[in-house]
Amino acid sequence: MSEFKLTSVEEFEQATNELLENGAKVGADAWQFRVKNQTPHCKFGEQGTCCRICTMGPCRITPKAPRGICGCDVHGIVGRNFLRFTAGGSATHSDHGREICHTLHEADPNGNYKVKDPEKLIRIAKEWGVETEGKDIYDLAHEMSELALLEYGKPFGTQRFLKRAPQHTQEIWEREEIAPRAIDREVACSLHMTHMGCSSLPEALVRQSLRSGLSDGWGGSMMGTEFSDVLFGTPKPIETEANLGVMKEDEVNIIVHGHDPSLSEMICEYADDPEMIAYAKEMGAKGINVAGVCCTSNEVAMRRGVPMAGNFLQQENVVLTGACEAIVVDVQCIFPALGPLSKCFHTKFVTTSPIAQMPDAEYIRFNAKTAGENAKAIVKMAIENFKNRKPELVHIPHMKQKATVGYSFESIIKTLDKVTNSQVDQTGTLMPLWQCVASGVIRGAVAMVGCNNPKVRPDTAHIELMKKLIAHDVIIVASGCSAQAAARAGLMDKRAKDLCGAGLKRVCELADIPPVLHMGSCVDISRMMVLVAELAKIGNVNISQLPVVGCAPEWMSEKAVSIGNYVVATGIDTYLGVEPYVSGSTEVTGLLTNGVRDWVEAAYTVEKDIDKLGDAMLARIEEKRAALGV
Ligand code: MSK
Repeated sequence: MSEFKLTSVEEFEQATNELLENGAKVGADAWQFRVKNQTPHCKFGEQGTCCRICTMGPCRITPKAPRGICGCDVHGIVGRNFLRFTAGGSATHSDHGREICHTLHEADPNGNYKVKDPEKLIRIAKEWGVETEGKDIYDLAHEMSELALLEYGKPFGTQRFLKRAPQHTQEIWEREEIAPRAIDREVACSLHMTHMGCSSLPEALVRQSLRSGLSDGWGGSMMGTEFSDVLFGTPKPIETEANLGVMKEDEVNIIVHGHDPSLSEMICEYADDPEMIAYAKEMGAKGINVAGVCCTSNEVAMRRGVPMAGNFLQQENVVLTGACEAIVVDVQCIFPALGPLSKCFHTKFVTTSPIAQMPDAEYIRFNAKTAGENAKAIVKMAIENFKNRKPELVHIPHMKQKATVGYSFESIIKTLDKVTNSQVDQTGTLMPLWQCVASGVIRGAVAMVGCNNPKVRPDTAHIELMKKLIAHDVIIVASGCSAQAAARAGLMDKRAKDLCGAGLKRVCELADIPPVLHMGSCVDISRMMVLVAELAKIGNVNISQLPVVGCAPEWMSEKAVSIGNYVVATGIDTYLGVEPYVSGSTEVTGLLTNGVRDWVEAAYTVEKDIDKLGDAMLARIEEKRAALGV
């Protein structure tokens, strides 16, 4: 086996620079250039102090003009903007979850989508009090999908999945009136509250931000995760590779990008079809290579071992290799820049969802009923495009790392059973993990999530923080683009155990795991919620007492704010490396970084200095341990 070495951020940058040079040959634009044109950013926007929710304005708050035309002060304006930002993210995740529920409704033993994890479906049905005895699994799937869809608009009650939380957490949500009702209601209510002439009280706006976030994390995102597992299989540890070197010079490269696995699963099916492979060979290629970008990549990597080409700020790089026959996208985090960029090369930019339509794209409308033929048409289009490649423009940086991915909640439990030295017979639980934490072998855990953002040197914060934390015996669970940063650097290679402190290294050896566990895509942060809920129950403590924190060091999207809000509202302190647009209001900032702790036992910390951010997380973990007396 070759010697193990992490790939450095400098090496990432070297590869990117070479690709930008490749792009320069054909006049390609890239985010690196657009950032320069957009800098410096608008101060009113950055501080959240511009109000444009009615046409009397836009009103911008300055010392000379401390109120908008309606009389709203800066705290109301910043609070309303923050709530709208959250609602955007919550709506997006939850609508993704809804699509999955609709796909579940299409499940058919002879159709495009099957029930791949019937046990999980039955488990959720029992949890929801649905009779399962003697029922055909597809009838049950359809019944469950209808019940799940009702969660989006039911007139009364709160979300079904809230019951998964420890009693104490549920009581907090009830007491603070932040237990989410119907998923769509929380988004609609947020837009209503922020309409002209409604709420301008920061406390009310921040409270609804938490509630709207919770309707995502314990509602829409959880629907997405759970029913994706039912349809496509619950992830188990699987080997894959990560970084641009996974693209192949002699094969048809199809890149899947976005979030919804319904499309990418079908593309993978047809890329493996012998008929399609034979066609690719006929067209002069050695085969078909599917690789992923962003969370669609996480979905197919976790379930099929499909390699991960890159994360958010790598999406243009895959086209700049000149070796991408098609970049096929579904929804979210897709640069509209991919259209014009693809035209500089031979790449087909294929949009597939009415939710994400863009100029300069080939639009092949994808839906569950016609999924097979849509996917086949896309794969065929990519194959036929292979001949249009310009060899002089092909440049694939030969850089990739091995990664073990697929750590769903279920597979973490199975994996950790290997570590147990418990005298208590509690196999199939998180007892081994709790024992490792309580004994101090593992000091704590950090949930590393979120995007890239040009405001942070790409991937540096993710990678440097992870290195620092594992060296201090803190295990990492990662999702989204953070997980991909780890994989590309090599932190999901099991040999990365040598970078850990002695305790975590021992656990990695016993359980045969890497120190950074890939838990999936952005919606799969719901897996992390289930994990902390079960850990708190097994340790007989409150979630807020666990030596666990959340961190999004390079976040950029509305979804990330929604996530942050549900993580905090679940009782987990959350650390951000990029400022949300709230610095214009001392009251909103004060609530988010301190005041909400009185409501939900956790709050935000914002720190742009990555080293200090890491120190702050470690200090908080040790503080929690001391309070627990462990
Ligand atoms: S893809 S939301 S850039 S993590 Fe989920 Fe990555 Fe952030 Fe999109």
